[in-house]
Amino acid sequence: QEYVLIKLQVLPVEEDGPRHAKMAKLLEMAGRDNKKIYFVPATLRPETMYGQTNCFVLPEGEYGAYTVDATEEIFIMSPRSARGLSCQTYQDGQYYTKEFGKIDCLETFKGDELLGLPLKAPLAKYEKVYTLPLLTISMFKGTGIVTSVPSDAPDDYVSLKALQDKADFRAKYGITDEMVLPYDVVPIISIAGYGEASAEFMCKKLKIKSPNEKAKLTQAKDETYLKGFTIGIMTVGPYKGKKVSDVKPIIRQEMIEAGQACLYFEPESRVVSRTN
Ligand code: ZZB
Repeated sequence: QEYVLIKLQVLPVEEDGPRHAKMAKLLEMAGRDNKKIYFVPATLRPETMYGQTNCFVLPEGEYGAYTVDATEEIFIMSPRSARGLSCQTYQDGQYYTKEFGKIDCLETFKGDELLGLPLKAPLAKYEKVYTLPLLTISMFKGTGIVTSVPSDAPDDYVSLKALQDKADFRAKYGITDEMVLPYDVVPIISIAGYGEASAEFMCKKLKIKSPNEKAKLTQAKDETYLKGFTIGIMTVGPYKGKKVSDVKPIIRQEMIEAGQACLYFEPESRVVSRTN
């Protein structure tokens, strides 16, 4: 599986409390070296980055901050994906890390400590988006971080909606109103019969109320994914009016060349026996 890692830059922390103390320290250290820190969600849909409203992390997940020598940056991701990346080349046969397979972990974080952080997301309409909790993240897929596009990803739509509708859910994870309420769904792709925000359309059509309605969400995801790719038309950005299938590789390449994204390969997620 070839994923695109999107680089969402960590902005100065906005709280004094203990949960962001480690990140504040890391930002200070990185600043001295002129380095930026990025959350790096893995996606197969780089053309949807115009619709980002937030970034999701698993509150119970284990994450780390890793040196990426090839770009002189710091990536926040799961330890598993950091190991994977360290065995991959960035450009010209150069590995992401100084040496093949050698990872440099600068700090470790529990997901909770990564919630409520302000980020700058490339191509997004919103100047600043926040990290929010998502309980259905798998730490065995991608980087364990997910960028949220509620217009086109049904999981993201119901999860953001749950946070917007439920003050107690926000309170439990230290999420303030400002981190979720101003973030409306951004329509980015028009699909005949599904409107300009297909995930919102499908969630309403299937009456999906909670992120735990797995079967319905899978159905909604499969349908919007397929339709978006086959008959979707961009409604924003420089490729407005063009077919998703035509511009997806172009947007992907442009983001990579602009340093807003990079590639990450992952073997099929099933555990392969070491003896076969
Ligand atoms: C942005 C986006 C926009 C996504 C969209 C989907 C959609 P797949 O096909 O199963 O590999 N994702 C990535 N990592 C994780 C994780 N660890 N746990 C849970 N979800 C994860 O799924 C790849 C997609 O699943 C990724 O692409 C990411 O969400 C999410 F409009 O990124 B996507 C209809 C889907 N639309």
